[in-house]
Parts: sequence; structure tokens; C-alpha cells
Amino acid sequence: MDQFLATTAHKLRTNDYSELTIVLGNESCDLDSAVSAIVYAMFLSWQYEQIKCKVCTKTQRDEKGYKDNIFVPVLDVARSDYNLKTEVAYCLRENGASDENLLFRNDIDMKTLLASNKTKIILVDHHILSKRYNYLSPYVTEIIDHRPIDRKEWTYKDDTRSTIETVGSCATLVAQRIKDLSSLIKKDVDFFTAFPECTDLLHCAVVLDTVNFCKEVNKGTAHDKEIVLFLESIIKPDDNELLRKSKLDRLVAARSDVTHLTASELLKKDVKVVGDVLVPSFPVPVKEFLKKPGALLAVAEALVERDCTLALLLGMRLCPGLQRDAAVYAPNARRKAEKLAKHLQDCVSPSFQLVVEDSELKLDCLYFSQANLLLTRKQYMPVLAEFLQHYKD
Ligand SMILES: [Mn+2]
Repeated sequence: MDQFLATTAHKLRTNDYSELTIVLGNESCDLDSAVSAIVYAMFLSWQYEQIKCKVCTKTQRDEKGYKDNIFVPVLDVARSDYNLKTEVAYCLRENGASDENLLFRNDIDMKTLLASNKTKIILVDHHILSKRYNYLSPYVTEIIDHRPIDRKEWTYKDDTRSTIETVGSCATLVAQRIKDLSSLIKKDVDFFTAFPECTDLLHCAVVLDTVNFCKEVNKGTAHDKEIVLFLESIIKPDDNELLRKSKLDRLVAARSDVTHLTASELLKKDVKVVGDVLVPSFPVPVKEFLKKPGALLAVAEALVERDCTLALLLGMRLCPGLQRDAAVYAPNARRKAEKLAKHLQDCVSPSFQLVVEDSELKLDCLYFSQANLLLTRKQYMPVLAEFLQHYKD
């Protein structure tokens, strides 16, 4: 894997390629996004090699000036923020991908690449472009995502190949797509056996996203299960359940190991934006985040930085028992914050079951525990969007 990453990054830097395909994950850069981007790019590159051998003769390839196509995974996070993605860094390092060979958002100049070369974009683990990447839509040729499809924001060409299915993990869809494309060239499991680290990474992502098919969390689907079993038929562990359990424990521990992160770093760890609402999600309860020194000041600063008015903080703890909580904070728009909090409390479909907690924290923010443990940020997003649509000052 490191070899692939190093070679592709070098070819990109030295302009030593014919056509470029960028596989872009989403801006939360969670494990699912990073794994989906890296593994799919590696597969496309492998597939290209397999097909190339058949269609082009050796003499052609020996011709001077012949250049290969390259497939480059890009992690949509600044290099300096990579350490915040504790479980991603842990998992990729474990699988031999060294940091210096990974490509991050600020390592490439997307606009220059689009202007000067034949460039295609593949989106994995998202299908709504972030504001900074609005201009990418005409270049998108393929989308693989596990979010419910949002037609309103669909600005892509008609022939954009899309694999969109609501499953627990985008890695499931990536694995399925690789399986399907491989069987077309009659190499059913060759990629998975040739690159065991890719097989392992996909397995990690699905196990983490579905919390090993934990019933309480209820994120794993039959399709996720089918893919996990398929990957395990290649990994061949002595004990499937034991492998999943120990993996989940290690990944969760790596993800929640935020003891060394400051409040402002935690706010950047896994954050999304809807309209003018900043929605960070923490691997610890919000209550705990608020105890960090300067927590609310850090939120206020993050709001300014991201050009937002409100913050909806979401927290969760997996062990010992699943626990979720939330808080709304807007230092300069108290009324809007109250309205949003009320909107979320009153929402019936879905019902978050937010319980107002006595603010012994004496904070200027509206704090709730979330009794409905099944709902995550994914379910908050459309409710937020709807609130913003109807909100008037
Ligand atoms: Mn995902």
C-alpha cells in the first residue's frame, strides 16, 4: 500500500501521467471516508493494470513519452489536522500507510489540476460537495455513497455512475463495487487476496461503522453483514467474532483517545456544517467536552472561523453503556439557539427525546441528554436543514 501511495504521489508531483482520477472522501475524514478513498483508488489502479495488459501491446508501452493513468486518493482534511483523526491515523499506520505518502486537501491544487490535465473526480462517502469544492461537479464521473440521496443538490452530469444505497458503511459499497468490477474481468477475489491490507481496512471500516452489528446502535444492514462475511472468507481468521470484537475495541479506543486533544482540536475532529450551523460530533459526551478548559470560547472561535452563527454539539460514549447528549450554543444569536433547541425537542419524526438537564455546568448553552440512542448526526442534518429553511429572524 505504501508503495502504491508513494509512486502515485510522486507521479502526480512530477506530472508523470496521462489521465488523472482523484478519489475524494468527505470532509469529516473519518475511517470510512479515508478507507473508501484509498482502497477504491488502489483498486482502480490495479484494474487499470489488468485491463491495460490486454488492450495495449508492449511496443506501444515502450514508445517514448508513454504515460500511465493514475488514481489518487485525497483525504479531505488539512495535513496538520490529520492527527485529530486518531482512529484513522492509527488504522492506516497499522496497515503500513505512512503519513508522508498520503495526500491531503492542502497538498494539491485542485483547480490547477483540473485546468491543466485530463482529470476526473470520484466522490466516495458523500454526494453533496462541500462549499469549497462546488466547482468540482462537472468533473465528477462516479459517486459511491451510503447516505440517502439528496436530489435537490444533485448537480452532476446525467451519465455519472452512482452507487447509492443506505447501508452502515460506505466501505460495504466500495467492497461490493470492487467485487462486481473484478468479476467482469474474471478475477473475482484477486484484488482482495493480492492486497490483504485493503481487505483488512474495508473490514475495519464496516466493523467500526456498524459497531460490530450492535443491535442498540442498529446501523448494520444485511448488505454490511454479507460484505463482512465475504471479507472474512478472505482474511480467514481462526475466530470471526473474536477478530471483530478485538478490532472494534482497538478502533474505538483509538477514536476516543482524545485526552491529549484541546477543546479547539476536538471541535475539528469530526465536524460538519449545514447552512450557518456548525455540527461537531465528539467521541465523548458533550458534558465532558464542556469541562475542558476554554471549551465554550473554543466553540465561539470555531464559529467565527467557519463563518457560522450556531453550534449544535453532539456527543456520545460507547462504553460502558451507550450514551448520547447534545447542546446548542450561539453566543451572538441566543434567540435563534433557543428556537433551534425547541425545534429539535419538538421534532416527532424522528424523535430525539431530548431531555433538558439541569445546567449544573452553569453554562450559557442549552444542554440536553438524548434518550433516543438510535439517532446520530445523520438524522439531525435533515432536521437542521428544515429548521433553517423556515427560520426567520
Ligand atoms: Mn461513511
